[in-house]
Amino acid sequence: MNRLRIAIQRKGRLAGRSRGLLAEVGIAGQAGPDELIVTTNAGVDLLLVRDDDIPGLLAGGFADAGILGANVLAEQALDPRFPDLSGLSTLADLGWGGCSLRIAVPDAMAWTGPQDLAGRRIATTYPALTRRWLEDRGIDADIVELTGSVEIAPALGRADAICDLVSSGQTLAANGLRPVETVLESQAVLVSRIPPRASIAARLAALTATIAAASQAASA
Ligand code: PRT
Ligand code: ZN
Repeated sequence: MNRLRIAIQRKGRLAGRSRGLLAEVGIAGQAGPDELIVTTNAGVDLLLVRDDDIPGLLAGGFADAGILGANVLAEQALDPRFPDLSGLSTLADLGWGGCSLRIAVPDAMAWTGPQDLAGRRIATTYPALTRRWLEDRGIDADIVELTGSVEIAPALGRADAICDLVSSGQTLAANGLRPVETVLESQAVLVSRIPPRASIAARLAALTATIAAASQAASA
């Protein structure tokens, strides 16, 4: 199997740009709307998946490279529920998909520092990164793990604060929340398993250089 397999997000914030970047470096192909593998004429197959599944596909050797948010990789690397990701390596920062994982509190809540979270409940879809940030500061707080729309939790009384991705900040503002601390800065990254399969190693190295150059040029 000498075709190179690159996993990208099927739908969502990184999907269009990932597909566009690869097309720019000559990796493109036709696929029906429901097809999850795009066979390209560059010797590459694109795997259209959920971003959360990309680290596991790489770790298991089912994909050779992937484009995803550094935040997803960082979270899964800390969470024992996911496969061991120690064999994965970031080949390139792509310079787009930027966002920050931030602690936010209700506008009405006073903020003097991280210790204000002691004994509070924090809603998040990033429990492992949130827990580590709290532990690093010696703060004992409860994590309320949700799968989305965490900004609603304080208004419902489900949590006192949240830890969520922020880009423009509009969602926080619209829900009466304000960011107070940054847990992680993130952007889209190109990731692979180290070492790559011998039969594709040289092609992957060349492709990485091309992708990194095209991506940085486009986001400059
Ligand atoms: O279906 P799949 O699992 O593949 O997609 P997903 O729903 O998990 O991810 P998606 O498409 O929402 O995001 C994919 C990646 O985009 C993330 O992992 C980040 O690396 C990156 N990214 C960049 C963001 C944002 N910016 C972002 N703003 N991901 C999510 N958001 C959300 C955030 O969670 C919050 O709800 O947008 C809202 C805040 O946006 P602002 O602009 O109001 O601050
Ligand atoms: Zn996801």
